[in-house]
Amino acid sequence: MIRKNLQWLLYALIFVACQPSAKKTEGESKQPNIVVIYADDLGFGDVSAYGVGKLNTPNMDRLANEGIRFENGYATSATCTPSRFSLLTGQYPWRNEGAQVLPGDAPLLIDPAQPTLPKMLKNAGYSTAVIGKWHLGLGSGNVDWNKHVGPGANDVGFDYSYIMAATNDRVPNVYVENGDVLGLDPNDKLEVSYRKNFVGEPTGKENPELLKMMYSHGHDMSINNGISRIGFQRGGKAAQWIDENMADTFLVRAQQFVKQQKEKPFFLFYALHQPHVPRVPHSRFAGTTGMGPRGDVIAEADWCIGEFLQTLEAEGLMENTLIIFSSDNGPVLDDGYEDEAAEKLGDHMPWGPFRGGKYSLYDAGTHVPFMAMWKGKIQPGVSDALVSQVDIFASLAKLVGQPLPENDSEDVLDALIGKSQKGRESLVIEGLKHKTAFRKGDWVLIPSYEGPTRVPWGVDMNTGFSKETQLYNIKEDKAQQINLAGQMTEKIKEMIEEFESIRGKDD
Ligand code: NG6
Ligand code: CA
Repeated sequence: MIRKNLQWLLYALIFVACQPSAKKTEGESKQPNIVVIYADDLGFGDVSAYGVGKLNTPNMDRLANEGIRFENGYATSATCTPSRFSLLTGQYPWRNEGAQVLPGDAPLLIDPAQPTLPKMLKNAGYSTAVIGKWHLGLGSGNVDWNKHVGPGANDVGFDYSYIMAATNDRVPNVYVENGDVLGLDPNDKLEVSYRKNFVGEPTGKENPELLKMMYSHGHDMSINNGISRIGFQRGGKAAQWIDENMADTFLVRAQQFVKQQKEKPFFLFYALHQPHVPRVPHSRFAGTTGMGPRGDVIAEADWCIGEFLQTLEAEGLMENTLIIFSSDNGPVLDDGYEDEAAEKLGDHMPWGPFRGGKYSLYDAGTHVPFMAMWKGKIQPGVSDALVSQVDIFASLAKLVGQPLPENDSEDVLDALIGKSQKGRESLVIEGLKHKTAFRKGDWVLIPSYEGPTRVPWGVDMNTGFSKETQLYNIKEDKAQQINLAGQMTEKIKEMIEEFESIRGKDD
């Protein structure tokens, strides 16, 4: 009898010993929480930690100063959808023809069979969420917004999703939680069209008297909250968002998600909507920067980050959470509304020392703020390592002990956590229409491209396209003013060869 009891005791001891310890001390844990905070159209120079602009962003600066501030951090593309596609799949966007700025009724861009960053983290035991801007399509065409909308974020690896379908300037202007439009009145069905208006519905073009912010180009279709958008919508009034409250809405959900995660490590993709147009800050921030709505929504985004960090602190999670902060593409001033972004800019330089901005193959299109903070694990510092958002997938796979993806994503974990100054050797950069440039070391090659040199829809922004081949030394000539292509034919030949081996022959 005693022997049998002892045997049971032994089994029980072995069982307990084999269980993962319920409460690891923070230093020991192999599975830190991971948060990617992703701004929309925020420029390198918009973050005061980079020391080139005039805005004050104390909370973004905290991430930079208490973590690693990357001087050579890149989005994969100069627009939103392609960059987000890469971040989540580890694939360059030009590998997927459809990875271009999507309308709000576009089908899901990521194949649910494809490996993704959130799926990989789920395999590692993480609980995953996306809160904020999506812009990667939902459903499989002809979406009925009054029914469950799928496939969507929850089918590509997110356990929880609270998103806007596309952008804050595109219909539908509603929040979608786990595939369901929130707050819909069943008696007021929501209809969406990108082809034609619904009979009798006002538009910005025909009813400018209803607008509180005038459009400058495009954005003259359906009106919600006194702002006309891209695309047409009818009904669903109770569900339509109020732009001024959007920052608080996403923040509260992000905080709630974090607070609920007691059991598993979590991955949160907190996709801020600022400073994308329409720029409509909460009244708490309106007028606070003297730079008009663009400055004010950046102040608002900065505050959101501060509040979010405080929640991590209050929950005792700071030491066990890796936070990566970046932006989906470079900055733009007039992106379709008269919001005085250019007029009130003063000496501020959203693009930092670089040339171009959003939409551009020049550096500021993709050379964005990039930083990683992990209290107690990452020694604060500045890094020159070349890193791209496409590398986050492989680097995090390495961190959590999952197989590395076999795609464009490179494991730069050591650079990300400040153990090494070595990032990737080279990088393909995408501008408009899947046109690409190639950075290798300090050199940037922009092959010759036909096409408009200015962004065609009225934004005074350089596309970077030129009939001439362009070659710049980005370290010596950050503003890409001195084209060395004529002098450095050997360098060009070498770079084109390598570029084409990755990219194929560009059209
Ligand atoms: C452009 C819009 C611009 C913005 C952009 C997408 C016009 C004239 N311009 O087509 O306002 O919405 O698409 O921005 O409609 S992104 O950051 O989501 O890529
Ligand atoms: Ca963007």
